[in-house]
Amino acid sequence: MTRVRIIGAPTDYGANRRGVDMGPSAIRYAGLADELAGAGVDVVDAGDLTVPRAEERDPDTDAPAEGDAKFLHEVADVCRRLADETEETLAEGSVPLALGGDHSIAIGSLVGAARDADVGAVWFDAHADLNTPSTTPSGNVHGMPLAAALGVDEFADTEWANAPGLEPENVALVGLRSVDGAEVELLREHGFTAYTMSDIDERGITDVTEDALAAASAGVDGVHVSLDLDWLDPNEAPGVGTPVRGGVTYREAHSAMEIVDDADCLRSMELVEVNPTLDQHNETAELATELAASAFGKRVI
Ligand code: HAR
Ligand code: MN
Ligand code: MN
Ligand code: MN
Repeated sequence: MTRVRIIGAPTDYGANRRGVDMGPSAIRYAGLADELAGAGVDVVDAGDLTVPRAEERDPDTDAPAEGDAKFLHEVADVCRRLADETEETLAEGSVPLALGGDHSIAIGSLVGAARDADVGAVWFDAHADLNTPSTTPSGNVHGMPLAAALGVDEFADTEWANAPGLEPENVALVGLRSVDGAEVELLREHGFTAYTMSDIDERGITDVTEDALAAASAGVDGVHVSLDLDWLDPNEAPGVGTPVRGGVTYREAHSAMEIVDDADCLRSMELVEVNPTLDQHNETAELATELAASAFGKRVI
């Protein structure tokens, strides 16, 4: 029986909007633990990491080199602790399921997952999250987690960010439709597998997701699945801070998560960017919950 350990990371230090820190509460309220149990999973909820209130902090930029990254100390503090919890969870034979919070928490998930193992990652997101403090258009670290975990540029010597066992060859991005210039360069140069929404239009979600998982899992110990809810079309997932039109549908999202389960390589996962203050009747948190259940084996019959 698959054992899952839920770890809440209620932080919005990596985002420009307050409210995404309430994601873990909203997702729990949507019934995550029961849904997973219904999928036949043995679930433990480890509660939330402690995150200091943003109102007490100064957003002044504080980057590892020159450049611009807001609340980088606070992001680092959360990610260090999430990395430790992730590593311990894997060591006891459970699958860590982190609840954001904004997408900066993925740095902690990936560092924890890839300290003592080689891992791949599938990034379900409208965005590439490959900016660095010198390329970011916003200063928000939630636009940087993949670059950070891969040790790109300023992140190369950042001990809390660089995930030793993760390489671009095993990173697959699915559903891209908002990518900045510097991110395009990185995607072209470093052997990533990247699928835009146009690829999904042309080839279908099934093929694309199967190929993404094959690339991510080749030659490694397992795959981290990062699910940013802005991957979905804003009509399906309105409760996110940076919605982008033209995302995947409800059925496509479920289909992709079922393929994740079928591929049998899932080692860790996170659900990020759910912002209940922008949501309608908690439907984005409910969607996150349902999609996690599909990824962990829930089927109709
Ligand atoms: N690429 C933009 C930036 O870096 C926007 C990032 C948007 N945030 C996310 N990431 N939700 O997936 O500022
Ligand atoms: Mn993201
Ligand atoms: Mn995104
Ligand atoms: Mn590496």
